[in-house]
Amino acid sequence: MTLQAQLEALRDNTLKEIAQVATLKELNQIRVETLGKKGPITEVLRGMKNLSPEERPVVGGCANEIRDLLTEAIEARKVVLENEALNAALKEESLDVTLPGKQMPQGTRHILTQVMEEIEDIFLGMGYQVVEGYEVESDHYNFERMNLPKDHPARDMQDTFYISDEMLIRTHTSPVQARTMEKHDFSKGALRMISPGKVFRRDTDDATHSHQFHQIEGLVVDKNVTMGDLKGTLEVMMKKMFGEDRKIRLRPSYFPFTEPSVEVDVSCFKCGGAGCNVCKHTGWIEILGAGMVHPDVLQMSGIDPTEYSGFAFGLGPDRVAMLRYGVNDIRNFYQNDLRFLNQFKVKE
Ligand code: FA5
Repeated sequence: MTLQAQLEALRDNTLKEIAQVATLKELNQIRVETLGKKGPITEVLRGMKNLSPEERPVVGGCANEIRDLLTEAIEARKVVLENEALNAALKEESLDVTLPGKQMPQGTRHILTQVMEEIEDIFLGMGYQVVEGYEVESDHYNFERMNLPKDHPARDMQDTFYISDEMLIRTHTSPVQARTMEKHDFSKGALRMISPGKVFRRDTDDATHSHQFHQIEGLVVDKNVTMGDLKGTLEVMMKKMFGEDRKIRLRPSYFPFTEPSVEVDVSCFKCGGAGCNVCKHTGWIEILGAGMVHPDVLQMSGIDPTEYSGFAFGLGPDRVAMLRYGVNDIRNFYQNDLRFLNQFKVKE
């Protein structure tokens, strides 16, 4: 048989095989066997140098023609087989859209986040800006700039975890006061800010104390700010949070960074003031510390205390949430028990 006849026989057989093949894998096998580097057509083309000059163009033309024809036939069959495979898969994977859906458990913002956002909204409405502070803070801002020099006895009330001699996890949000004051440009108006965030202390956990809790710092500095402004501002916030009928009291207190200083208590939600285990039999739950910004604190932040005055407060939103929702143990907020947390779903 001449080479040409052999090639034509190969063409006819291969075309038959292509037409019969049922899978893409088998089709690929045919492609490799006939058109591949070790296939008969490549072999013929490689052996051209051994042919006579008259035979070469005839055999070469025939081999090229058959290679192109088979390549096309394989491609065409491939499209058909791919479509068949897709249709089979679609048929197999078809969905019954009438089946009832699966309920996906949906989360909600943590109750403490919700309470903090609500307090932020109250203050935004009064023209305050919301400022973020650092959870890892320097001794300088956390204590010294708050008038608590090294070895000041009031540091004992706020012991915490030290990362180095100079860095610690902050014990209150008050360092944000110093950071904001030193940057404020009074030619653009008064400074009014709140700063919510996490704080950490070496406190023994009980019903109203946690070693990690939240605070919302508040600060107003301007000309002629008075204690009356502080009291009025706190009253607006308390009434919005707790309603008109809950009692509030201001007690004289001491903070090195305010003078005078007060502590603000709200009547106990559980006993209404009669005394119980939640309020430690006092009838009151302390929710914030406040006062007039100490002149030394203003001075350290580059503000002239003879010209400017200010008030500041540090509120505990964990305690606010307890009072609002009658939660009798602060630790519930941190245990991630969904039976507890799911009671406070946000109504979007
Ligand atoms: C302070 O931290 C002051 N920096 C607050 C302040 C700011 C005073 C500005 C004056 C001017 P105190 O340690 O009292 O103060 O904490 C403030 C509030 O945080 C408390 O009233 C209470 O609501 C909350 N708090 C304090 N310790 C805990 C704790 N261990 N667990 C939960 N809440 C706490």
